[in-house]
Amino acid sequence: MTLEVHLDADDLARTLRADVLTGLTADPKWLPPKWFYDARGSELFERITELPEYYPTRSERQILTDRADSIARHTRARTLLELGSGYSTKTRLLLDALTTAGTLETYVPMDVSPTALQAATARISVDYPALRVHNVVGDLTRHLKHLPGGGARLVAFLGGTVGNLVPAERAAFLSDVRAVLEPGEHLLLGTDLVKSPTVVVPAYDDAAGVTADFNRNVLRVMNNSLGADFDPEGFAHVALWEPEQEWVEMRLRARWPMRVTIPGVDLVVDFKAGEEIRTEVSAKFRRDGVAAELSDAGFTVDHWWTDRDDLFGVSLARA
Ligand code: AVJ
Repeated sequence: MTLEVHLDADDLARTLRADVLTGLTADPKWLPPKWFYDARGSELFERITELPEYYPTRSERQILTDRADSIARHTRARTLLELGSGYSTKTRLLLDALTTAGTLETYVPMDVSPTALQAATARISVDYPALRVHNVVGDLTRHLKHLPGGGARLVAFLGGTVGNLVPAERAAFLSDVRAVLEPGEHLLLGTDLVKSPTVVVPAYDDAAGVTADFNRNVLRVMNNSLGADFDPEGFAHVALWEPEQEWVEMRLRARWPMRVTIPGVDLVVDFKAGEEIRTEVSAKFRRDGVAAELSDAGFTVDHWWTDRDDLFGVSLARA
């Protein structure tokens, strides 16, 4: 097992500082969602995937269970590159199918969270002794060009994480993925689908409060890494559906007026009661929209699959 680090602690600290400075001095305030995922945040996300309200993981797993063999036969991939791999739980379905097909040699998971990555791939190395596992700690919007090549690669970007990018970022990202691939290589893309807000919103505002805790984790990350003095309990978790953009937004709403000091960026931030920080957008897609975005990025869509309840879609596209 090998490890390649494009985001070391210094790098992470530097990008966090830049994002916090930009986002918390903006009006309205915002923070990029990647800062949820320290060790605790990655673990909280794993708990989210097991919540009764959080359908995306189960729906996508059902699709992959049904289609993994088709994916393996269609791509005959020698290398599986997984972006935002986290704990790699659904990946095993692809690893099994590609191993059965007899083509797979190398698994390259890339994630911003070194802890999730190490924990996941230590176990994968044990369970797939013939597989070369090459871990990449990196940011999927900045370090794609470091992914090893080439020929017979399958890039998997699952979970609907592409929805955390706003449309302009998404277009740039998909073009970047296309640019690192050679003609005939593949992208497997998971996208959560547009559906009733009565189903979507509870998935981001669960009864047990795990998502609320996950959302507030970004405040703890700033406390730990930048010496900030956020009181996480001073912020209410908000999840709302934006019908215009067809995305869910998560926000943190100040329950009372607050002054927060963030020594790591030399910043004092004032919150009025009710003022919000936007911490995540999670876009939901329609089949035609996904196809158009993939085609604009230079991909040809070979397959589109959904689960039995049409909650989630998986595209298999060819460069
Ligand atoms: C990991 C990005 C797919 O957007 O649904 C879960 C993250 N945020 N609950 C998503 C998340 C709130 C999740 N992704």
